[in-house]
Amino acid sequence: MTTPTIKDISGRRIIDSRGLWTLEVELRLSNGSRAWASVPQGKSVGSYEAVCVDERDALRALESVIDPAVRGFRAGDQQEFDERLIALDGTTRKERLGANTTLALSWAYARASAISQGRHLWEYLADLADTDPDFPQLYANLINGGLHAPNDLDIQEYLVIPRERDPEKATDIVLKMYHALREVLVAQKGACGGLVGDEGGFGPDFRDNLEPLQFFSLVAREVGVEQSVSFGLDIAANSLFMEEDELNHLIDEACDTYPVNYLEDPFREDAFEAFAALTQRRGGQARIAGDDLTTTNLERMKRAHKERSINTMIVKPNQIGTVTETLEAIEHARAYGWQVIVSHRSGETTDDAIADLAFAVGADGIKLGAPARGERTAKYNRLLLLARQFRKKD
Ligand code: 2PG
Ligand code: MG
Repeated sequence: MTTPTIKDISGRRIIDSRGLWTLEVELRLSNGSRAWASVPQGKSVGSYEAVCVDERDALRALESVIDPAVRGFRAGDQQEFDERLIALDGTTRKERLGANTTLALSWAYARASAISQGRHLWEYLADLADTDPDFPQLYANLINGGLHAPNDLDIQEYLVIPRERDPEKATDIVLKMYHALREVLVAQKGACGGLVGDEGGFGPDFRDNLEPLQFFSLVAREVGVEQSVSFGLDIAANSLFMEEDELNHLIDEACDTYPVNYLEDPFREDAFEAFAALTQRRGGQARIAGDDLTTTNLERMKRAHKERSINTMIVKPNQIGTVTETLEAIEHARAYGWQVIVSHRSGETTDDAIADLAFAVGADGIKLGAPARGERTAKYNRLLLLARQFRKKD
């Protein structure tokens, strides 16, 4: 059987979950297989992330630079395909073509290749990465603050983390918490209690930055999942004007009062030392995760490893711009002994590739927002489907 090749690619503008234009790419192979992919965009964007270009520039780059260079390229050679995109771009941060352009294409190529081999995307990815698929823990962002909601919370994300890994059981716990939380928040804070922020979590005003955790505890008790969940915070400190002392104080209070065992971006993006001190102090019990600190970038990761800044890393494919580089970052994070959490962005599309990615590499976690709004539920539902596909295979 001859290997199919790329027949053509095309791009179009679509809108993301925040009503902003983003990019969708379709790729067709010579054997008729076709696949699409669209890319998310962040609001709390780290300075060291690869650059996303305006989607109109992305479309121009697709047509004039990329299409002529990849037509006729064989399917199924992800690494060489991505290396071609990286070479075509020629910059360290994808400034020329845009990480949004290269990533959309890289995912579309991965999907089309998987289809033409008669495999699921997760099977194709697990084969590429040489990993054992496993279900990640869900990191469900049920209360939104910071840049993600127009309320008075400084902290960006309040996460509920079921211990259970089975997607159906874990989702069930998240749903129970979500509905009970809505009821309590509406009862106590009025109609605003039920309104949601960028990632589908509730976003009313609170008394202070820790009150949401009090509600989590209350609700977890109420629905009987107290022993089945822990809590996490994405402080997203880069968007805050808080001193390190103040942040440390807030973290200590949160961890000493509530079952909080996950802390993402507790300090600003260049505070490697402050991260290291916290990892030293609390890393035995809590996952201290880099997001803006590490930006899925090997150079940043090397430094974080050298300085022992973290024990967990957020992986966002659009921080780096290709599937191959994302898998490489995951491999390095593992070699450093870090936990790996694959993450969505605040501005999402219904593309569910990150669910396949998290499962394929057996990630420790997946951060996917609240179980509400189509762009978030797409990822939950994909994991539920993967659970079925996987069970059937066994
Ligand atoms: C984060 C993300 C996703 P954004 O900070 O982890 O939750 O937010 O996409 O706005 O960077
Ligand atoms: Mg973050």
